[in-house]
Amino acid sequence: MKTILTYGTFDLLHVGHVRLLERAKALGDHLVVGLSTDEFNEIKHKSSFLPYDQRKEILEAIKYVDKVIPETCWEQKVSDVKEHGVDIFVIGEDWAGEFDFLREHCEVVYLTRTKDISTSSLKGRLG
Ligand code: C2G
Repeated sequence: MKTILTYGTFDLLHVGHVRLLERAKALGDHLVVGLSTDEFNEIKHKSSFLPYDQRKEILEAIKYVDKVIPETCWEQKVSDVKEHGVDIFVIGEDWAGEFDFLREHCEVVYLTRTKDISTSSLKGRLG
C-alpha cells in the first residue's frame, strides 16, 4: 500500500483543492491530509473563514481523503512521514523547493495549481 501525505488549510473547499487531492490520491492508495489548525493558520499569517472542525469534517467527506491529521507546526512533517509510513509527499507548486528536505525520507512531488481559483478570491467575491 502506497501512502501519500499533503498539508493545507483547505478553507472554503473549491475545485483547486479537490483537484490537488484527486491527483495526490492517484499517486497511491491512502491519502493522509495534514489540516492546518486555526492556531497554525495564525503562524502562517492566514486566517480561515471556517474553523478547523468544520474544515476537517468537509475534508473527511471527500472520497480522495482517507485520514485527516492536525497540522500544528512547520516542524512536524518528518515525524508525520515516519509515523504514517509515507511514500510520497505531495503539495502544490507554489511550495516548489520548500520541502525538498523530505527527499531523504520519501518522494516529494509538487503539482501544478489549478488556475483562476483561490479561497481569497472567493472571499473577495463574497464581499
Ligand atoms: N491548491 C491548488 N490550486 C489552487 C489552490 C490551492 O492546487 N487554485 C493547492 C495548494 O497548492 C495546496 C492545497 O491546494 O497544495 C491546499 O491549499 P491551501 O489550503 O492554500 O494550503 P496552504 O495554505 O498553502 O498550506 O505546511 C504546508 C501548508 O500547510 C500548506
